[in-house]
Amino acid sequence: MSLIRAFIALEIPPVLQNIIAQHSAILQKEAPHIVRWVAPVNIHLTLKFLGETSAASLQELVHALAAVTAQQPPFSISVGGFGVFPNPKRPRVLWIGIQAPPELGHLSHAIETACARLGYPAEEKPFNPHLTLGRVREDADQTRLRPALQNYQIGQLGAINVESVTLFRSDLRPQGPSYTALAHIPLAKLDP
Ligand code: 3AM
Repeated sequence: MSLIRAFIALEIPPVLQNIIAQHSAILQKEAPHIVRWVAPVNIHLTLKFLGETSAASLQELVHALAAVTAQQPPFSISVGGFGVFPNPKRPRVLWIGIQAPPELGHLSHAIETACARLGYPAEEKPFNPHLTLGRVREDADQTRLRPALQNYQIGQLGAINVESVTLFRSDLRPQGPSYTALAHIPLAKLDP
């Protein structure tokens, strides 16, 4: 049986992808080979990483997700700010921040619960929403990276109007991952 590497995420509007691409390009000049940069078209807000799963399980999951998202009216998230995980002394992940209303936490929790019911392993770390810009290479010379990052600032970039959740397929290739939307699962319709 062939397995599909999959995850659940919120998509970023193209206008925001373009703005993020400009920041990513500036940072890439500072640290080109130290970081594996996420292609701006691939930037998304991950809600749940599912790992390798069968097509049949994914179909079941889409049904379960539809029941969850039908309970959640659309909401808006602000995007802005720049930071690193786990800490500035030893950055591993470079990210753009988000400022979200409680609805995002509720949605994440409800998706996590639905996934757990279907047997997907629970997330060990608390939900910490962010947009990953790049991942520092294991063998990176951190002394070159730190000065480039410590003064870099990103202000408010715009908003994501969340109207659906996307199930993505991820294909890992030597030149970088390729993400394909398998299903768009709409949030509740607002009353007209
Ligand atoms: O967009 P971010 O970086 O938050 O880090 C991966 C990415 O999240 C994460 O799934 C998203 C799409 O690839 N991911 C990849 N492998 C993972 C794993 N084994 C993982 N998350 C948890 N466990």
